[in-house]
Amino acid sequence: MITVWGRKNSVNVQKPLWALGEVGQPFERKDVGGEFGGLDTPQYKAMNPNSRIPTLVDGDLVIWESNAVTRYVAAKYGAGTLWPEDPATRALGDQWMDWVQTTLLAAMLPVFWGLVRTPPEERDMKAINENAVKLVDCFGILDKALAGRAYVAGDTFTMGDIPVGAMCWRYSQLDIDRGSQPNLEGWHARLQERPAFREHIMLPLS
Ligand SMILES: N[C@@H](CCC(=O)N[C@@H](CS)C(=O)NCC(=O)O)C(=O)O
Repeated sequence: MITVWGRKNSVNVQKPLWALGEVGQPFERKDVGGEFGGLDTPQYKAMNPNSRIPTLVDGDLVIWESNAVTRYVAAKYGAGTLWPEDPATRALGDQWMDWVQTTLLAAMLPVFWGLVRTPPEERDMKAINENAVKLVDCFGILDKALAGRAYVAGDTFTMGDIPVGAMCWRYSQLDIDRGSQPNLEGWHARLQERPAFREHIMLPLS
C-alpha cells in the first residue's frame, strides 16, 4: 500500500494525491506538518531529511519533492495517460511542472501567504499588490499557451496539468484582480470536471 505523508491542505501534498486519484491507485495518507507537526522526529527525518511534506512510500521506495513524487506516480501507474509515451508531449508537461517551481511560486507565495495565512492587520499590502501583478502576468503566460489546446501538453490531460492546476485553483480563490484570461478559465473549468481534482484540490484555502 502506498503511503503519502502530509496534511491534505498542503498544495505540495495535493499534487500526488490528485495524481493517485487520477490513476485510481489506493493509498493511505498520514497527517504530518502544519498543526499536526511531526516533521522533526528522527523517524520522519529518516524518510525526509528536509522535514517537509510530502513524502511518498511505495514498498522500498521513499521519495520526496512533490513534482518528483507526482512524476513517479505518473510513470509507474499512469503510463500512456498521465505519463505520455511521446517524449515531446512529456517534455511539455515537464516544462510546466518545472515552471511552477522556478517561476510561478515566487509570485504566488507572497500573495497566498499575505492574503490567506496572515491576519489583515499584519499584511504587507505593498508586497502583496506588487506580487499580485506578477502573479497575474505569470498566469497570462499560461493563458496564451493554452490557446487552441485543451491541456498544457496538448489534447489530453497529463501529469503536466497537475502542479499548475493545483496552483490555479488557489489563484482562482484569491481576492485579486485577475482580469480576463479566457483560455486559462476554460482549462480550469475542464479540470473542475475531474473527480480527483474536486476531491483533493478544491478545498477551502484557509
Ligand atoms: N519543494 C518541496 C517543498 C515542500 C514544502 O515546502 N512543503 C511545505 C508544505 S506545502 C511544508 O513541508 N511545510 C511545513 C509544514 O507543513 O509544517 C516540494 O515541492 O515538495
